Formats: sequence, structure tokens, C-alpha cells
Amino acid sequence: MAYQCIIVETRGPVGLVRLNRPQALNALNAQLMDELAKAIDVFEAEDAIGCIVVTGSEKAFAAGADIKEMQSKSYMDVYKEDFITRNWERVARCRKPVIAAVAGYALGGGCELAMMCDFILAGDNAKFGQPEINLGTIPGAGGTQRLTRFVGKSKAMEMCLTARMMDAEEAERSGLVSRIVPKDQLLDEAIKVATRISELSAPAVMIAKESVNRAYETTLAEGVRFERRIFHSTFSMADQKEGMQAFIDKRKPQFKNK
Ligand code: DAK
Repeated sequence: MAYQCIIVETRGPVGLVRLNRPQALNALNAQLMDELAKAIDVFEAEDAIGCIVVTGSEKAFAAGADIKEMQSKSYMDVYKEDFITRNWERVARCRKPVIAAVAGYALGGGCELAMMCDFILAGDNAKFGQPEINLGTIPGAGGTQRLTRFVGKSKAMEMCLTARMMDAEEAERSGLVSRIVPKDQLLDEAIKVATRISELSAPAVMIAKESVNRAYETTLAEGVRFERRIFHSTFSMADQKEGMQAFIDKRKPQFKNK
């Protein structure tokens, strides 16, 4: 597929998607989201890809859903076409790990897209926000829900009610991002981390991801039970035998992804 709103590359075992609508600060229109979903489909199906990185430019990860595209839509339009919902959750449903490398603005849908990824590496100029209230609307792709789970009610509420942006330092302090990286090193660092993940046992990585995500969706007791069962299941894997044997032999494991 020829992409027009994103640039898709591979870097060894890493699938890289760059959001690429510089004239609109990577505003997320329907075409971009369709293309992103397609790129995720392709990388997820490709055995040689172990991890995916989604990034934008140094100025903007994405400044939100495309306001010019949605401004004139009626309630019936957005309801009947299930407005952008059909392709927005694709990243969150990806079973392989997805890292958001965020420099510059991650606003509205941009912040929501970053939060759908498994973790966020932030450039030191990153700015996160849910400014939809300025437009007379509210977040529509999980902003009021995921942001609250990341940073707690007080900060999420202030951001959603006032459109205040969070800088990279505050985002790290609040648990929204895993780490801050100088913006000119952000992509290299994201590729490095993604490559490291790709060298591990792919099923173990998928299982770990599934188990962490379960923490968002269940009680602690149920989550711990789920973790125990899925931990037990890793003992059926050749990679668990190899990983532990390699430790005992003081050598690097040779994972076979099974
Ligand atoms: N949409 C469309 N165009 C945008 C845009 C956006 N979100 N953000 C920026 N642009 C465009 C600007 O219109 C401008 O275009 P021209 O005027 O040059 O043609 C160009 O990008 C450069 O922007 P600025 O001139 O404004 O640049 P500045 O550096 O001065 O300001 C800024 C940067 C990021 C502070 C500013 O552009 C800004 O405030 N942008 C809007 C941020 C915003 O309000 N974002 C939230 C959008 S609402 C859903 C899924 C998602 C959503 C809803 C539902 N479902 C699954 C149901 C999400 C909704 C949203 O994200």
C-alpha cells in the first residue's frame, strides 16, 4: 500500500511508523488513521518484526484529531459512520509491543494515541494535553479514561477542564511517560529499546504485555490470579527452558519464539 500521511520503514526487527502531515502538525485525519491501522496490520503479521515504534516530528507527535475535517459533521454523521472509532483502537489492539516516541505536541487525539501505545518515551520538548474543552467538546478516544489512570484524577481533571498542557518533566513525574530523552536522540533511543525487546522471546513479550494490560481492566485479586496462570503457561515454552538454561550456562539465550 502506498502511504500518504505516514512514512513506514523497518529498522532491523523494528517496524517504524512516522506520522507525516507536517503542514497540519500531524493532525490525525481519517486517512492517516486508516494508514496507521494498515501499517500495524502489516507489522503484526510479519514474523521478522518484534516491536513497533510510532513517532511524529520534532515539533509534533500529533496536535490532535483533524479539527478541519470534523468541524462541520453532524451528530448523525459521526454516529452513523462511527466517526473514526473504527480505526482508532487498532494500536491498542496490537499484540506486539508498540512504543510511542513523542517529541513536541501530543494533544487531544495525539495524546490519546500515545496513551494507546504500550509506553511513551518523551523528548525533552514534549507537551501533552487534552485541549478539546477549548473547542467546546471533550476527549473522544479515551482521554478522560486513560489519562486518569496514568496521572490520577486531580491532574487529569485539571487538564481536561482547563486544557493545561503538561511538559515532559511533569509527565515523567506523573507516570505518563516512562522516560525523557533529549529530543535529538529520541528516535535512536526508541529504536534501541525496540530492538532490545525484539531480541527477547516474542511469546514471552506478548504474554508480559497482556498481563500488564490486565491490570487496567480488573481487580488486583483477579489480576494476580491471571498473572499466575499465564506465568505457569510460560513453562510450556521452549524459550523458558532456553532462557533459564542459558542463565545457568552463563551464555546468551537463543530464543526460538516458541
Ligand atoms: N487539526 C487540524 N489542523 C491543525 C490542528 C488540528 N488538531 N492542529 C494544528 N493544525 C494546523 C493549523 O491549523 C495550522 O494550519 P495552517 O493555518 O497553517 O493551514 C498548522 O497546523 C500549524 O498550526 P499553528 O499555526 O496553530 O501552530 P502553532 O505552533 O502556532 O500552535 C498548537 C501549535 C498545537 C498549539 C496549535 O496548532 C493548536 O492548538 N492546535 C490544536 C490542538 C487541539 O485543539 N487539539 C485537539 C483536537 S480535538 C475520537 C478520536 C479522537 C478525537 C475525538 C474522537 N473518536 C475515536 C471518536 C480527538 C479529538 C481531538 O483531538
